[in-house]
Amino acid sequence: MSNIDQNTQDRVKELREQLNLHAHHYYVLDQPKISDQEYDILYRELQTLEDTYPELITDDSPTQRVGDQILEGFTKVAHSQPMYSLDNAFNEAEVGAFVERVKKQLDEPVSFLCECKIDGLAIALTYENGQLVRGATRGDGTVGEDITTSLRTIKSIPLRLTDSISAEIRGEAYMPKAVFRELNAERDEQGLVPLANPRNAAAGGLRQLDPKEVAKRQLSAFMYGAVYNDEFQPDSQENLFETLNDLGLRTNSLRRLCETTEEILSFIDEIAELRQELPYEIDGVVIKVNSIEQQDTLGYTVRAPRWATAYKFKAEVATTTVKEVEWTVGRTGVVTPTAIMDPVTLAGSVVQRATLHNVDFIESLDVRIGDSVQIHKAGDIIPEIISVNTDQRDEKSVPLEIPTHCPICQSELVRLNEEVAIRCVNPLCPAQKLALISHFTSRNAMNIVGIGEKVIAKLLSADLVKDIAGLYYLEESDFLQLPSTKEKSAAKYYQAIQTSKEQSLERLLFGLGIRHVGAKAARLIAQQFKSIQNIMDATPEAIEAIEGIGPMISQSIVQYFEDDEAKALIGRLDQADVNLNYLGQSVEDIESQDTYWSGKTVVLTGTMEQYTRSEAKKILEGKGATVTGSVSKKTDILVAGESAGSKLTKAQDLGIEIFDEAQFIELI
Ligand code: 1X8
Repeated sequence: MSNIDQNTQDRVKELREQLNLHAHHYYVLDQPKISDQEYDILYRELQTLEDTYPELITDDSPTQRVGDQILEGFTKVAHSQPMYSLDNAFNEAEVGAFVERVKKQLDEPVSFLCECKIDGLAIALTYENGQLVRGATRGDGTVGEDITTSLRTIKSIPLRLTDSISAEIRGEAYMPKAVFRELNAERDEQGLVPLANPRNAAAGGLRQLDPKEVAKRQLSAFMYGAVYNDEFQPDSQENLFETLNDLGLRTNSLRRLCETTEEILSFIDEIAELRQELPYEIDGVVIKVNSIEQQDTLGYTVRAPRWATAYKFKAEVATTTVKEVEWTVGRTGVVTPTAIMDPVTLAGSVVQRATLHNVDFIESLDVRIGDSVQIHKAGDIIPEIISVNTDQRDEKSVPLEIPTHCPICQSELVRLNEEVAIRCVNPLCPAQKLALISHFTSRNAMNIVGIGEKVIAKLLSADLVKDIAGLYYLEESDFLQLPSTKEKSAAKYYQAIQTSKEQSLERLLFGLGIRHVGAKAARLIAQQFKSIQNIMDATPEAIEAIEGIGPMISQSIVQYFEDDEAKALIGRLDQADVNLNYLGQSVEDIESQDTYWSGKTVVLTGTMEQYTRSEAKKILEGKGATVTGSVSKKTDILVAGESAGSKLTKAQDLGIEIFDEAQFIELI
């Protein structure tokens, strides 16, 4: 190392310190101090220096989270102390009984720290002299699996503590709800089996042998425990949390010190209220004796500590009846079934549609029209049928008919090997075309405001457009040919299309609807290659060289552009003066959807399927918006659910931006 210039060595050290500090603010404290772009610039500088001077790379460098090595399997590790499970309290009386038992055994004043029970996977992190040296699963509590390479990809887990102590820290790894939702939507679209809930998705993620695959699952973690030693000796749960935070570890801030059963129960009620809105899943509240000395006095049974219990939330389940099954054709031709049911309230919102995912799912449930079914929200998010009350079934009922032909174009459906999906492979299928063009015009793609599914369907049936590029060849007068379209709308549509010509490359690339290429991948690729021509000329290796882009994406892109039709499409976009270069502007607004609402005045009206008005209000307020009751000139946005009335009319008159439920959900 001595032959490397001291300035360079210092700069590398400084960059690492800055990056670690900013990662701490972003991932642990949830309070970023710099923008993603500023972070990227520092990160790239470090990466370049490390590429030039590999001797300077250290194991705890922020560039070293995702390893290259693919594991052959996981080795077993014995825990230095057992990882216990928790006894459960299923109702209020059982919480009271726990409190009384503890008080009786201790015979002195006791306080309890109540914390959220995270629905993830218990993990143990071993730090030696401040460095993360090992991460393990709980396993059977005595022996777990070494998943160090997987856990290193989790950005909220520091590779180095702020103090060079040695300790084993315990907590929970989980998948954020938003990631789960996105992942399953993608899986449905790709004909893959959906993941049952965020916990399974996290567990499956951590057991991927390729760290790149683990990193894609965007897992996170909260720490809540430790194996104590001479260097790590908190005297209470509260003090434990302070110490964990001081060490740079992420903890959940929803916790409260309680003295009585009543206080504990009211904390549980408050958390139950909040539960739907939390960005991660919880399945209960953990109640622990606060004093470590008292914990030691109480000790353990063979299974669980006597000083803690877990209050488990009741699973929210509702019963309803299946009315019909709708089969819709997605942009890649996958035909997906949805059960339409009698409306029923479930976990705070009215539900009447549940995804049936695919044919295998339907067959294993054997759900039929007219069946009484039990539904829940998978991962508390997506309504799903969990069981069928077959004893109440009409004797004459028959299994669901699986379509053999596309519901739209009638061409024969195919089931590709290994896939659970059935697909319409007719490239001319109008349903696919409709889905693709709608995707192209959607908010995160070209954001052609006003041109949604309805207008596109009219354009397609009037034969005015045949593909994406066709939009840019429309004249204002063409819109006047569409049913119930007046001059004012025609002008608006035309203008929206013209405006979209200036969008940056990543939006166009995402809008093309290339399989596996989501908004984020499109941005990374556009940033790297700068023009569509460069992307079309790129080799799979060059595309994969981008961090975060794997072989599935790179091959999909190369394959897409090998097709003459795709080349012709780009040619037609070019001829219509659509920008095909990266402008580096819209990156922020793709990423900063969370801050989209901050400072805005929003009015809610009508009924939404997935949220009650008070839920929606809380969510928006959490994002910095002010929610008011009536529409005025000061209103920035109206969110209009079904059967919105006079507020909608007024907002339209005032020219206020209006979102429907789907747009609202997309933006939150
Ligand atoms: C499991 C969990 C605990 C906590 C949160 N989530 C869990 N899944 C906590 O203590 N805050 S403790 C625990 C266990 O001891 N098995």
